[in-house]
Amino acid sequence: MIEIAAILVSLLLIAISTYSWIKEKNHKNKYKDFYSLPTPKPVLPIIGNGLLFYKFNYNIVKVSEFISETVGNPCVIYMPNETYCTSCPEELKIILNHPDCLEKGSFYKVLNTTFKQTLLIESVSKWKKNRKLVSKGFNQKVLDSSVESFNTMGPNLIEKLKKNNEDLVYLFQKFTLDNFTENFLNINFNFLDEKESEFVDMITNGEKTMARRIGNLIKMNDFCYNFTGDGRYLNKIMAQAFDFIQKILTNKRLELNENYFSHVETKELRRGQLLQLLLSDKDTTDEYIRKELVLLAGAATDTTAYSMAFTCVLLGMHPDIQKKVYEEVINIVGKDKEIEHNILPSLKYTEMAINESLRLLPVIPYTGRRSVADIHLGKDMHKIYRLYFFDV
Ligand code: HEM
Ligand SMILES: *[C@@H]1O[C@H](CO)[C@@H](O)[C@H](O)[C@H]1NC(C)=O
Ligand SMILES: *[C@@H]1O[C@H](CO)[C@@H](O)[C@H](O)[C@H]1NC(C)=O
Ligand SMILES: *[C@@H]1O[C@H](CO)[C@@H](O)[C@H](O)[C@H]1NC(C)=O
Ligand SMILES: *[C@@H]1O[C@H](CO)[C@@H](O)[C@H](O)[C@H]1NC(C)=O
Ligand SMILES: CC(=O)N[C@H]1CO[C@H](CO)[C@@H](O)[C@@H]1O
Repeated sequence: MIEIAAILVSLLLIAISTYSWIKEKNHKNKYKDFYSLPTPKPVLPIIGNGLLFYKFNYNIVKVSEFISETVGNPCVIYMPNETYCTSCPEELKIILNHPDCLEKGSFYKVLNTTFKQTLLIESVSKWKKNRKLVSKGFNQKVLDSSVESFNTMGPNLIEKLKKNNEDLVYLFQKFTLDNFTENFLNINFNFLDEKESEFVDMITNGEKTMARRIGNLIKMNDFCYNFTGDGRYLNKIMAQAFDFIQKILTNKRLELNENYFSHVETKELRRGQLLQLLLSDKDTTDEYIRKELVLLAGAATDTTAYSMAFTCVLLGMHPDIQKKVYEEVINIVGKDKEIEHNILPSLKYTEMAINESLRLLPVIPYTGRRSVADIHLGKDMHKIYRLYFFDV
């Protein structure tokens, strides 16, 4: 009896593996072009190219430098599922604008413990709704009126720059955080005048810790992560950040009564009313707002601070360009004059210099998407690449 059962089980197993082998073969045939792309070796079961990440100590910049030098571009990497990697501008234009490619890549999962529910990783259907709400806080009027605040905050920053005794990035981080809280929350913290800012350190350390998760199979697992030093540390600083934001929320709620909420006219939204806007929406909870604000504080301030620092460094390396930027600003704005928002479009050369700096030293050099259908890349329609998606 046992023998018969064993034979039956073996036959079943053989049938299943033949079936999945055929299925896989059909899949590989259909996406021949995809599977013939170069790929880093070795590709191991379960962990894919995981060893590569291990070899470079989970430094994604080093990994991608190595891949583009030794494997090629485009290529397929396994992290652990097959992932199409490209930096070809025409292909990126298709991918990033494609309606079937709005979901974030699977490696964004590492952001899920900290940024669950936020715009960065929310599922497309909820993202559309929340994005619409948050975008109201960024209408042209709001953006235009922020320029006034630069004129009041700018001179303070310039005084600090003249002293030349502080780390440039740290200075800019404090400045952009001031800009953020002033423009979105209507609160003036004046981080810039503090020597050390706990909140800035929290953002920096949080980002560094999260970056170390990518490619690390143990740390990518939420359950295991909680047992690692990094995981516990991240939980601790996120709790601090939420505390910080929750205090602001509670105060704002007390400050604004129900009556006031109905007076937040979204069309006439002014600078500093993003928080009111979120609080007055019936569908939002404190938990959601807290998360979205921590994301915004991180997404808005560090990116801008590093971009400003990189631009300054590049201008310093190219004094001829620096001179032209300076001359344009003096010619169009005037010496010691305040900048008005309607003058910004005339600063063409300055804008070109900023654009070039963003191109040369992008602060976010990677982005990942998961396709929910086949995506055709390029004019050659025989080339069908399926990104991430693995479902025959
Ligand atoms: C030079 C400055 C900046 C750069 C280079 C930058 C870059 C990026 C990139 C590449 C993404 C897409 C991330 C992804 O899909 O993987 C992103 C998303 C985002 N950024 Fe920025 N950003 C900058 C400034 C800002 C500022 C000032 C704010 C807020 C005021 C902001 C808020 C956001 C938000 C909320 C998202 C998620 C948006 C969504 O998916 O709906 N960023 N940013
Ligand atoms: C990776 O592939 C496996 C097996 O094909 C599948 O079960 C899993 O859902 C995929 N994971 C992601 C994140 O797409
Ligand atoms: C994040 O977690 C939520 C629930 O905890 C899940 O529904 C969602 O699919 C996850 N997102 C990603 C990108 O893994
Ligand atoms: C990890 O720990 C945090 C904070 O203690 C907790 O909120 C979270 O639910 C834990 N995650 C898992 C997967 O156990
Ligand atoms: C800078 O880049 C943006 C975005 O690509 C573009 O719309 C703008 O025209 C560029 N500015 C100049 C002066 O080239
Ligand atoms: C330098 C900087 O961070 N500027 C931002 C200040 O806030 C406005 C929005 O209110 C943004 O548009 C600026 O980019």
